[in-house]
Amino acid sequence: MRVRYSFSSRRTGHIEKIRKQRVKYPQVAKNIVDTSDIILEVLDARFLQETRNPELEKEIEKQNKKIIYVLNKADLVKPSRLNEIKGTVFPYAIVSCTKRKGIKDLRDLIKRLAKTIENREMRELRKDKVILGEDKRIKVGVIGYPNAGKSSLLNILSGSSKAGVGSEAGFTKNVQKIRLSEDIVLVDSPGVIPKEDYSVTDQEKISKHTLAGGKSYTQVRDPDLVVLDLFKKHSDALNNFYNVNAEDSEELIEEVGKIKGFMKKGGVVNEDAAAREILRSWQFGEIKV
Ligand SMILES: Nc1nc2c(ncn2[C@@H]2O[C@H](COP(=O)(O)OP(=O)(O)OP(=O)(O)O)[C@@H](O)[C@H]2O)c(=O)[nH]1
Ligand SMILES: [Mg+2]
Repeated sequence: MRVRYSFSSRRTGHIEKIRKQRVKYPQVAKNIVDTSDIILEVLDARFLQETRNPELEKEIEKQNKKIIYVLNKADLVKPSRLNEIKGTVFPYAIVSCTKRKGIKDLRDLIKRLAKTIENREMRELRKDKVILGEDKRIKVGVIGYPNAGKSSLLNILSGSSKAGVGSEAGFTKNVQKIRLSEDIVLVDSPGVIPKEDYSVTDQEKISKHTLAGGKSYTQVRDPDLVVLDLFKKHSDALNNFYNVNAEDSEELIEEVGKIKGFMKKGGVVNEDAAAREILRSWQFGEIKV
């Protein structure tokens, strides 16, 4: 039997999702840091700083764990911009999961770091070809912003498709382990928005995490306000993409509505639909910066 959700149960579902994002997932991510030897912080190369999690980075430093900054979605950023940003974090790997670029370098970097962690006892065991027990394997935890590409990265690194991938933020809900090699295991985790960025009322923060992919274009309440913030930063990229010459975000929404045929009765542009369409293209990585 098909279950029809009433508005109130949908609303409860939404609140439950927020509760998980705010309360449960940060704890899961902290646990990943606690139990991993190496942590891959997956960042969106378009928003390197915005998708970093300073709180978790501090924790990694405090616990003296190794970190690798993975600048993913490099296919969406011009090489000249990549050159500018990559010097801000270390050690880093530049990758594109969709184009399968930079993966070998990252795998090598992980293996190199793993060797520095391995203790003598483990080296002896390996020499004797003893299969390492579950607890002896080096654990590589993957943390990062929702939708940054953590699960995609895990699949590519491990050559499997065990980690579920979705275009909407909040796809991964559990911790998953995947084998990278005989003695290295990768651990996937749900995406986490840094605490200080989380708000359901502050438009600047809502824009920021919508543009960084942490909130879906389908769910954001005022898509036009997010497009306003996007236009402030990337008017050229937007105008180029739609082949228009808009001077402000309202004009852009109007133009896109006409191009895509999002019209209401009387030939008026459906601004909500047009603004969401812009955010969809942005979140799906169709617009290059
Ligand atoms: N253009 C581009 N898109 C990518 C890349 N890597 C992942 N994606 C896309 O980004 C979206 C999110 O990917 P996931 O791997 O599910 O991201 P995640 O970080 O695991 O997301 P959550 O589990 O929701 O936190 C999917 O639509 C992927 O296809 C990349 O290198 N380039
Ligand atoms: Mg995931």
